[in-house]
Amino acid sequence: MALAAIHDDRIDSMNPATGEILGSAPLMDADQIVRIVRQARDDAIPWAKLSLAGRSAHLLKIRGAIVGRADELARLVAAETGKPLPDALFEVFAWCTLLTYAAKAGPRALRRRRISTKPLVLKRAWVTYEPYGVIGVIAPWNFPLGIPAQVIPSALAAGNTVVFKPSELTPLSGVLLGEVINSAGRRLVHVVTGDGRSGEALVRSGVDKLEFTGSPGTARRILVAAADTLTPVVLELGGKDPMIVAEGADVAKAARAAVGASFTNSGQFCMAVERAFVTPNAYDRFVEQAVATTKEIRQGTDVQANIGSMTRPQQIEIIERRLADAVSKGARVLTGGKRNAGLGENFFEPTIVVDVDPRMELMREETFGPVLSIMRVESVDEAVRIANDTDYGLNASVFSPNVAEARQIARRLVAGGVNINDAVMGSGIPALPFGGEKSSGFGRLQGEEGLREFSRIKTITESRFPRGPSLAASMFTGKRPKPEALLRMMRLMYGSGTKSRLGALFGRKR
Ligand code: TXE
Repeated sequence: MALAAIHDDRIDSMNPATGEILGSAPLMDADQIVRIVRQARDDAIPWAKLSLAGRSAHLLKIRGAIVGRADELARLVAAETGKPLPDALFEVFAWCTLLTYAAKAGPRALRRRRISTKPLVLKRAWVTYEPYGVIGVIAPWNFPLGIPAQVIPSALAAGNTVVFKPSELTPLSGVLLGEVINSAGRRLVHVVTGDGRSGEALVRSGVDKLEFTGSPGTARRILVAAADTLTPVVLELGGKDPMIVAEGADVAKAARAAVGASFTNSGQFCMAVERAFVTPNAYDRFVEQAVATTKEIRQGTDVQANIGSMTRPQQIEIIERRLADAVSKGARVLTGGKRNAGLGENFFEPTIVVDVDPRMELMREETFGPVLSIMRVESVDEAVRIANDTDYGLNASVFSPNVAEARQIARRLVAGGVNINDAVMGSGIPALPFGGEKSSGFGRLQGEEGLREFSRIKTITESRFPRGPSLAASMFTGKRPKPEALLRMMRLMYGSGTKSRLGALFGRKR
């Protein structure tokens, strides 16, 4: 089954579980996108003038509009992605949670901050957080609402308007999202639809900052385009997330968490656990439990299903290639490993693979499908070494009954976030910054860091005594300070030990 059909002037959106055409959205060109960005810039002027409290009140109105149309939003997401309705509703929930956080935390995180002016004590100083203007947001297809929820509430709270480009696989969800947000009474989000060409046009359109979630390959193209205008970019690019199961861990719990975090959204989840590293005493029970839990997973499109179809049909080709390569090198598929033909060609069965090796592509590249690879390791040290030996560094999880050991492992893992005795749930805490290391991207979404990510940081200094002397005038014009006096001042302020400081005060050379 092909994915959404791209025509000269429009994209037809398709339900990947059924093949049904759901509707179409325009394929926008660069001129249209530049015009839309100009409108967004005009819309940003009154919005930026509103107080932080005024913006918060409006964000809560947007939340009300979203709750009012939650069912409609979720049904469209479920249809465009092939995921079960409860999963689509979780995405609407994410909007509620993140809007609430931005409304509450925005005024605190973005108000001007008084800063100590030492050593220039004759000054007062502040840091202020000002809107950029227009933020471009380019999103993928795996969470058509959940991913922009990590970006748009913060960008709006910071006083910007947004031009949002949903994926060509889920354009209708993006259009509906923009409509619902703007129905709260202000036009704050413009939606541009199209494919990668429209995405590149948005990068080049003059937006003040750009946030992109997607693959490292597309991120590289975006950085090249952004280099022409020196447009700042925030990148969230997926992962190859490890789980480490230490001696004495609750193996059944760890295995169930690994299965849940690996297969949710059919594994099309940047924080999916793709690799589990299990110590010898836990290994056999972990594998047994993981296989048993996987066999309980219900696949389909009904509301009781745990997972639905793949959203992007090409993902299946990636999964099949990686599995074939791993099997040819000695890996064993314990369950799954093939399409679920009874449900349709875009359904792939949840799959457990063992006897894997860190050199296999399956263990190195993001699979973005329902495949959990389990590797037996001799020690936690070995697990940490292999876990860190990838290009990615988004998220990780550690299971150990020994909290001190678990925290120490967490410190050694190269990742933007680590979950101890659970998996993936850190991203559900809106006050926690979210982002990755290495090829998983840079910049942070959510939390105070996310709010400030979409703010221009400006500093203001002011003389405490407006009629007092200008430091710039007295230091750099007229009579220059004597080098000896400067050296003495340096010793007095920063010399080591009281003796040296007093010596400076009373004029001794050392
Ligand atoms: O993403 P792309 P794709 C990973 C996952 C998957 C792979 C490919 O491993 O297998 O990416 O998915 C827009 N300038 N993730 O190809 O290409 C495009 O229109 C500007 C990780 O679907 O990165 C869409 O809106 N924009 C992940 C968006 O980029 C361009 C989520 C994402 O597309 C563009 C999804 C260009 N030159 C996939 N080309 C995560 N981090 O969670 C395309 N786009």
